[in-house]
Amino acid sequence: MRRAGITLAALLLIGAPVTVLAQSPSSSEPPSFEMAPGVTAQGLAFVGGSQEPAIVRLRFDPGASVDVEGSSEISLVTIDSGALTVSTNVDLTVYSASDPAAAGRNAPANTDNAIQAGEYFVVPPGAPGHLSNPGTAETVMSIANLPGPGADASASPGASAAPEGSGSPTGSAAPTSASSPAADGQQVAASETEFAITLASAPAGGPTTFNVKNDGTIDHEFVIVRTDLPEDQLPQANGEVIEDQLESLGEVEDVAPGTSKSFTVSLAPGHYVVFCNIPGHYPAGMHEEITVQ
Ligand SMILES: [Cu+2]
Repeated sequence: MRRAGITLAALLLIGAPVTVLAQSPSSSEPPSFEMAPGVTAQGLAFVGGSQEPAIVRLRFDPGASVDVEGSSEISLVTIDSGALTVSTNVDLTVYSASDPAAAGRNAPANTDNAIQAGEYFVVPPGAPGHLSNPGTAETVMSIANLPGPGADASASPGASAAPEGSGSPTGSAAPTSASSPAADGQQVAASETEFAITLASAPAGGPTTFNVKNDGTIDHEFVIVRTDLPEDQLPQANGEVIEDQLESLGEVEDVAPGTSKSFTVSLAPGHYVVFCNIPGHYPAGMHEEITVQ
């Protein structure tokens, strides 16, 4: 798929497996994820129908740390409480909300920089970082992601700002078919959860309709590529499979929890891999292979 931007926020930029910590009983409250031991993240705002949050809040237990890979977006990082140690590969300018008249101070590249509550800074696209909580109290930080240069403008205009997942779990997921539904081909049910894909039957080849059901608690997608690579060794960057380097046959995106989408492809004999390409989901295990004889 053509994803406009990988959000630093999307947390999922980390290559590490992500596990769902909790799902709020309120369906309007996005679930929290554990990015690393002692570091949790929660999407606070979604725009443009994107399944990647525009604003993310991270919470660090004392001593906890996490590595994040570079994002294609510009990130405004604010320390809400506690303190944070930040190291990245570019110089940062740190501003203070409590002293708006003051000039920003420089936080040099490749150095552990202490950032305090009330301070904020901007991270340019592509800058990876190491974030840690040096203190003895929880650190809370918020990240707002803005499209970086070259971002796909179609990702955001005109959309409602309703958080995904807060809508009705039924009905609204119209099939986005890559080809016309084949009444006569094989129907293959696929279940997606955090973070696995399970196929109910093995495709035999020919016209094949994948009925993709999201049995999880967050959005997923379902992509099928033809490749000889093992299912867990597709080319990756920033927690995503680099689809441009693969032969993609089709996909469905934005499959909300509790909903289904379907699409039909024609499968010639060969080896295929299906996966979810929301950042972090593939490396966390959302892939399955198909061999058509
Ligand atoms: Cu997924």
